[in-house]
Amino acid sequence: MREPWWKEAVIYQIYPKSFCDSNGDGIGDLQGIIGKLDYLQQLGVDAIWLSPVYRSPQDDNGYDISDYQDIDPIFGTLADMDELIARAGERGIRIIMDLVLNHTSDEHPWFREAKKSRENPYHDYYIWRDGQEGAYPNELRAAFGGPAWEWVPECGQYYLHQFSVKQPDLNWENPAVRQELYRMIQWWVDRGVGGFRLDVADLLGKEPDAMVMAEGKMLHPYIKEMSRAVFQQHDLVTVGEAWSANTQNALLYSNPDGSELSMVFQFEHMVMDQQPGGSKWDLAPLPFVEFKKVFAKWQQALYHKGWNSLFFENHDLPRSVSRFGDDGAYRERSAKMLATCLHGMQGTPYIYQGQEIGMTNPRMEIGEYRDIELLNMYRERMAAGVPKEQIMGSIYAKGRDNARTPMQWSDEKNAGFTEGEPWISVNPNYTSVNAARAAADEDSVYHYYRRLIALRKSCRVLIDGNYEPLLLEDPYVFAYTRTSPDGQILVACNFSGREVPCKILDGWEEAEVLIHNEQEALLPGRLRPYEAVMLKRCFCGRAG
Ligand code: TEU
Ligand code: CA
Repeated sequence: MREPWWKEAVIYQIYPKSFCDSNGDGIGDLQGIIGKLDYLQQLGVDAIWLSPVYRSPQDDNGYDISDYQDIDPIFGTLADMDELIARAGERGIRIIMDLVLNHTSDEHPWFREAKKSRENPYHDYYIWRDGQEGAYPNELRAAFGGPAWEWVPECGQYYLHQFSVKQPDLNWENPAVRQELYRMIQWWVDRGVGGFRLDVADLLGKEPDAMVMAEGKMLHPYIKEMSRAVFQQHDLVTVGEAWSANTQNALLYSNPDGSELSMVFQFEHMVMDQQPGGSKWDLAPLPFVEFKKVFAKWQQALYHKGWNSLFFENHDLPRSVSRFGDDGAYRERSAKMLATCLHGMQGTPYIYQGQEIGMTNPRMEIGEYRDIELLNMYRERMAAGVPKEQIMGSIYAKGRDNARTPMQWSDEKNAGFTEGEPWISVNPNYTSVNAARAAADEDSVYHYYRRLIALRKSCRVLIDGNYEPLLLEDPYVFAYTRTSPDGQILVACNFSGREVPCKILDGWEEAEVLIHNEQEALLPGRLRPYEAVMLKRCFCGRAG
């Protein structure tokens, strides 16, 4: 049987609001994306995951949907969406839609009806609990601050919202809700989309009375039902976002029998540089050895039993070069090092817009930030008396707007993102960090990514080779091999700004250099600051 296409694919994530503005209103849009398809084709990506473009009041930048079957006017029209699917398709690029199935906007017609009365036919589309105003059903907190319950006087009940008050949770226990959602998904498949990213997939089976939100008892049965109803009927890629994923439940989500999804976004490696028991805002240095062990664990646990997604960035996370590399003197070299480290592993790599040119975290004034999560945290911590410098330090390191500043296309006004006033400030380093400059420089991060993506197409062992970690206890070097019957790859990456010993390179002197982020030849048994290399040796001609 042929392996599914998405095992060899590289997926590019677009955050539409910040990608490219075609009409000067300061907000990225679908025509802006269409205008950049050549750029993405040259990069070599197989699919685009689009963060939500559905009709939405934009309380959480589109993750609050008021109509699943229409495009928000700030992004364009359904005709633009059809055009994007067609134009991308001509270039062999599939479009992956973001499915937000855990909640809708409070402005969705279902919720407008639901809150009118307990007898309303849509009431049971959401999750309600009796109570008295001021006496919450339980202690559940919302991810964006405050209680997870909101009082509605019209029906004298609370509704559940795990995110903002404008994002009421859908009641998945109601079969009518599930059927409506499956019909909607099928409608998008019929329009030609190539797959779906499922927002907070692990929360769909929530049991709010038991305070169990992720991995509820009905979660996997629901995902299986949805998969049978739509996904399995078509050749799609599906990826679930699951902050609670571990190497056990990932075997369910990404079971090769296709009963659930293609793969899952797990975040174990993304929550290590924070204080134990704290939140992401409570900063701690990255425990590098543990970090490597987490990757080794995932790579080994899912081998032949599931499928990994590989990512260092997305629209909720800071820029990886600022977080795990060096966004100063070694910006380009460390961006390439991180790319080498990730793209050598088994799984489907995801590139977040701007990562391919090594975009960095900005440092802005509080008034320039836009993200609801970040602003709510700022208000809460200011009110609690936390020093402003400390709060700003958390924002610089972890705020979601780090990844949401406009894509840097050129050194022209507003980085070439818009002719108008951008909805969020442009990172001032756009004069040197931009796509035009990167495209013109064969030695850029962009061309390095292009070569890495091409390698994935030509080098089978990258797809199916077995992962073996090396130097697990080394405090600076991230190294591993991938081995298949016909060849072996060695990846060695220096995560530090100093030159370090790397003995494992001994014996690989004759190997083919697949990619190397440094012009000069490798030093024997040493790695320069942020140096990374991927070497290959062939087993051809060997006995057995
Ligand atoms: O994110 C899920 C989620 O749990 C986030 O709140 C995450 O914990 C946080 O951003 C990390 O700091 C998804 C989307 O990716 C995010 O953009 C949405 O805001 C959220 O769901 C609600 O739909
Ligand atoms: Ca626009």
